Formats: sequence, structure tokens, C-alpha cells
Amino acid sequence: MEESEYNLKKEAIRMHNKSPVTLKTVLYEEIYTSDLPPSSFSMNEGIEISLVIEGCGIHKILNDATDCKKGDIFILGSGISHGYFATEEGVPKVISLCFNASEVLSGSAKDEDSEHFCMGVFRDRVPISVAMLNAKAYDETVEMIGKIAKEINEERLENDAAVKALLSLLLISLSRYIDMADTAKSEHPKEWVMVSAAMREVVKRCGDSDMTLETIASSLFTSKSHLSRIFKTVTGENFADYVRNLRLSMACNLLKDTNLTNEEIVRRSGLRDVPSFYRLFKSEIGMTPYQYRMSKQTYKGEDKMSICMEISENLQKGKAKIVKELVAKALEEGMPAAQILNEALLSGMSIVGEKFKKNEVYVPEVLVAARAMNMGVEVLKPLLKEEGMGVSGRVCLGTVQGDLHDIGKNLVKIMMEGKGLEVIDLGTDVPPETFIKTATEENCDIICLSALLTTTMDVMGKVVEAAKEAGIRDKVKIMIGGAPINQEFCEKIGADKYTSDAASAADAAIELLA
Ligand code: B12
Repeated sequence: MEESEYNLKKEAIRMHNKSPVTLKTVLYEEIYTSDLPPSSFSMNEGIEISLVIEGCGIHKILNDATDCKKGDIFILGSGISHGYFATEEGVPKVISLCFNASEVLSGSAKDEDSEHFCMGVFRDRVPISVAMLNAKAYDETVEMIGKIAKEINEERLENDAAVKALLSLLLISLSRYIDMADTAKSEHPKEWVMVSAAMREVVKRCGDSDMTLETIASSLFTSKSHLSRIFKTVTGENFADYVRNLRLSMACNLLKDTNLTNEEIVRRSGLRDVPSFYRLFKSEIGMTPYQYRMSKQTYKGEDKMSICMEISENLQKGKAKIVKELVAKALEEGMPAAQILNEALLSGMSIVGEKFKKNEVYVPEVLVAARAMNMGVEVLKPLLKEEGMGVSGRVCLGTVQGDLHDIGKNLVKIMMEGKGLEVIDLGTDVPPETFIKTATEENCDIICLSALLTTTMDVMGKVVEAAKEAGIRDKVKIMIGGAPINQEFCEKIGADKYTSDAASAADAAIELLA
């Protein structure tokens, strides 16, 4: 397998906004110690398919530790806490694909009464099974995950359907392999099902300080003593310790990633009160919550992700001034402008877009978020503009008639100017005749059209036609872009070039001028 194929570590797929599927490759270097409590591992949501692509190590699933080596494939259901660890002999590198089965599977596959429910990956209709497959399944799975990765990397909404179809195929082929595999490891006692369900309930209700073993047991129609006993057997941890560790890690995350007050953190993580919160930190972490927050909020190295999150969250709330300040701060900390643009600003805007689609936010909220985005981009502008390459070319750019979206268009402008092109910005809601008039009078080499609405896409075709009628079509290139546009549409209307993002738009413009 090509290393580059899986060189997704840094990208960590900004898919969370666009699709329920995430894909990542991680080298697990933490050394395994048998006394690690399971609650310190990650909790899955949905299904996780993991392939060991390099090295070997330990895979600890609940209280069960098993060897893992290159070629092993593990399928885990929701709620199973697990982790990969290095041993003296090696360090496992694992690629994992996580998705929410109910969002990915559709029709009969999703119907609990259907015999195809989850394609047999799950047992007893409960999403908990863990299947360890032999190497036979490896090549097919690798190929399929490669295809899924490619679709995910395209990052276009219409690719969702392809991702879902490929996932369904993957599940079908894996379920076939499960039958051929060493199923000894796949057979799990009913206790596993119960404990996993309990863990999911705990995660769900963690913020509720009234949650107890008793309330969880009764929601699972079992007795407190039975749950307590099997919980200890399966996880190796007492239920109370598990809950306490989970709350502690929740509080740690809130301290690290937010500026919430201690009272609010105590409330959200279901802890009893502020004094016991302090005691817990002192005994388990060895520092006060304040010291912990300070040690984590340095925005250095790994913590760079948290400033991106902070920018994204403030952008979503429309806090333009804070976004501006945080972008400047991120730059000061040495984060590259392109990373801030993609991982903080654009990812925040795309969450707003999703919420807008689901009617969770409305036009006013989107407007203030867009304003915050623009303020952030203003700070980045000088850095996004690379040194001019000495290319001379004149472009007229605008959002087509009927369309007021201009964030993408503005980014295209910044990138093109950065490449040394002269850009005449016609703004938004631009009629075809204005593009033609400007291109003719200003001697433009390229007309760039942006559209964000499916209802205004057709105006692009009108511009192409108007250029022909005006007799300038052979003198001017026409580039198009915007979220609903694709290559097929570009060919259909006879435009010269489509690209999906602003940076490649600028590169393509240079190529067209060459
Ligand atoms: C911000 C926003 C608004 C803001 C716009 C503010 C502004 N100053 O731009 C406001 C609130 C005004 C707004 C209004 C409306 N919006 Co609006 N909006 C959005 C939102 C959330 C983000 C768009 C955005 O800026 N994205 C970020 C930029 C950077 O991405 P981009 O534009 O795609 O640009 C990139 C590439 O496409 C490319 N590119 C862009 N242009 C070009 C050009 C060329 C030549 C090239 C090569 C490349 C290129 O490069 C860019 C950078 O990489 C989208 C949701 C979404 N996810 O897209 C909805 C969305 C576009 N809006 C939508 C709708 C329906 C509306 C309204 C009709 C809502 C209403 N009921 O009034 C109105 C329409 C107003 C109008 N006549 O235009 C729908 C469109 C649905 C559809 N299929 O047509 C969307 C998709 C939301 C949704 N899912 O429902 N909106």
C-alpha cells in the first residue's frame, strides 16, 4: 500500500461538517500498561473500522487486550471504549474509518427488523460486536477504504452519496469475511452488550449529576447489583470510577477548549460542586483547574487545534471582533494563514451552512457569521497573497445576477491578486451585459463568474452566450465556480474552466493565460 495513500494524518478530514464519515491515520506510540482504565480510551460513536497498516502492538477493548499486527482489521460498534498501544516490539499505525451507521445506511439496511440490519456486522441487533478478521479481508478492505478516502477528499456534497454507497459495499464484504474469519474473538457474551449499552447511557447522561448506577440499571431493565458486577468483570473498572473518570475528562476538555467558568464546567460535566471539582483535580491531575487550563491553553503545537475551534465557534456566533483578534493571535503563534482559513474560518462557515440547511439558524445569524468570516479574512489577506509571479493578466470577477453571496468570490479575488493578476471586482448581482461590457471596455483576458444558488447557475450560461453574441468569445476565457457548480455543468454551458476552490482558481487562471 502506498504510504501517500494514507497520508491523511494532518488532514484528519474536515468532513465532520459535510458528512457523518471521518477517516484518520494515527501512529499509536503510547506504551501499553495493563492497569490503564478503559475510560481513558476513546468512546466510539457508530461503527469504527480499523486496519493496522504498519507495525504491531496491543489493542485493548474494554478489559480485553489482544495482540494486533499489520493486516488485522477490527470492527467495533458504538460505545465500546478501546485503544491501541505500542509494545516493546512495535508501534501500531492504524487507519480508522468512523461513521454513524444510521446516517450512512438507508432503507432496509437501516430497518432494525430487516435481516440486512447493519449487514451482519452487529450482533443481536445491538451495535456492539467486535470482529477480528484474518488477512484475507485486508486487500479488499484497503482498496475500498482507499476509494472512500478519495471520495471524502473531494469534499463535495454530492460525493456523500458515493461515500455512503461504498460504505455499504464495505460492510457487505466485511460481513461476508466475518463468517470466514476467526470468529472466536467475534463471539461476545451478552454482558458485553449490556455494558456497552450502559456506557452509552452514561456518556449521554454524564452532565446530569443525578445519574447513578441505579438510574442506568433501571433504564436497561436490570438490577443495580447485576450491572455493577458485570461492569467490573467486563471493563475491569468500578462503575463509580468509570463515571468519575469520564466526568473528569469532560471537565478537562471544557477547561482546555472553552473559557467557561468553573461553575458552568461543574454543571455541564455533572460534578457535584466546585469544592469537590477542585479536590478531584488535585487528587487525579495534581494541579488546580486553573493551572490545568493555563498549561493547556498555550496554543502551542498540538493545542493549535483548539484556537481553530475557538475561531470557528466565535465565527458561528457572529463575534466578528473576537474572530479578528483570534486570527491575529493564531498568526502570531506561527500558524500558517492557509491553515487558519481552512481549519478555522471555512470550517466554521460550513457548520453555519449545515445549520442553515436544517433550519437551525436563519438569515440574520448567517449574515453575522459571514461578517465575522470577512473580518477574519481581512487579517489574513496580506498573507494569502503570495509574491506576485510577474504574470500580467486582467480579470473581471463577479457574482452573477440574482445572487448576493460574495465570500467565495472575494477569496478568489484575493488569491488571483496574490498571483499578480489585475482583478476588476464587479461585486454581486451582476447582469450578463455588465460582464460583457467590462470585459470589452477593459480588455479583460478572463471573466470569472461565481454563483452559490442553483437558481442563479443558469445566468452563467447566459454570460457565455452573451460573449458569443458580442463577438468576444474567442478573446476571453470564462471561468466559473461556487458550491453548486461542477465540471459537468462547466462543459454543458461551454465555459472554459471550473475549479472547486479559490487557490486552484488562481492557478488555473495563470494556466489559461500561458
Ligand atoms: C453565507 C451564506 C449566505 C449569506 C451571504 C453573505 C455573503 N456576504 O456572502 C446570506 C445570509 C446573505 C445568504 C442569503 C441567502 N442564501 Co445563503 N448561504 C450562505 C452559506 C452559509 C455560506 C456560503 C459561503 O460563503 N461559503 C464559503 C465560501 C468560501 O465558499 P464558496 O462560496 O463555495 O466559494 C469557494 C468555491 O466555491 C470557489 N469559488 C467561489 N466562487 C468562485 C468563482 C470562480 C470563478 C471559481 C473558479 C471558484 C469559485 O472558491 C471559494 C473558496 O474556496 C451557504 C451554505 C454553504 N455551505 O455554502 C448558504 C447557501 C448558499 N444559501 C442558500 C440560500 C437558499 C440563501 C437564500 C435564498 C436564503 C433566503 N431564504 O433568503 C439567500 C439568497 C440571497 C441571494 N439572493 O443571494 C442555499 C442555496 C441553496 C441552493 N441550492 O440554491 C445555501 C447552500 C444554504 C442551504 N444549504 O440551504 N446566504
